[in-house]
Amino acid sequence: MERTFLAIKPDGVQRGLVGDIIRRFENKGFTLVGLKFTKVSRELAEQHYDVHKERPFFGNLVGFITSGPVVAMVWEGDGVVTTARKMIGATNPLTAELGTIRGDFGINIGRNLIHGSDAIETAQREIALWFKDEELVGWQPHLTPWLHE
Ligand code: IDP
Ligand code: MG
Repeated sequence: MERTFLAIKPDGVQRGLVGDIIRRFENKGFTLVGLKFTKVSRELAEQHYDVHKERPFFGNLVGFITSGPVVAMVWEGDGVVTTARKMIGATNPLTAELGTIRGDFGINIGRNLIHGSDAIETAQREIALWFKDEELVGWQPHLTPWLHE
C-alpha cells in the first residue's frame, strides 16, 4: 500500500492548526500509520532538506524547521503521495489554490505550514529518515468497506 510522509511545520503547530490539518486527511479517507510530535535536530533537518542544500534559503529553512515542535506523520492509501500534495497546495501559499492547506491558511513561502513528499521514492526515503519500522502501525480501519468498492 502506498505511503507518504507529511510534517506539520512549527508555524502550523504554533497557530493551532494541527487538528484541522489532520482532520483533512482523515476525512479524505487516508489512513494514519505513524505520528510523532518532535523537536527536529539540525542533523535530521539538514538530511531531510539535503536536496535544497545549495539554495539561498537553505539556512533559514533549516533554522525554521528546528525552531519549534513539528508533527511528523505517515499516511497510507491509494495515490496518497500525489493527492496529499494536491491537498497541501503550491509551495507559495499566496498562489496556492483556496481549498488547499497552504491556500487556506498561509500568505508566505517561508511559512507554508506543512511538508509533503513529492514522489513515491522520496516518501520512502523520508519515512525511513523520520521513523523506525516499529514506530509505524499497519492496521485495517473498520471504514474500509465504506471507502473502497
Ligand atoms: P515544497 O515544500 O512545496 O515541496 P520545495 O521547493 O521542496 O517546496 O521547498 C522546500 C521548502 O523550502 C518549502 O516548503 C519552503 O518552506 C521553502 N522554500 C522553497 N522555496 C523558497 C523560497 O524561494 N524562499 C524561501 N523559502 C523557500
Ligand atoms: Mg519539496
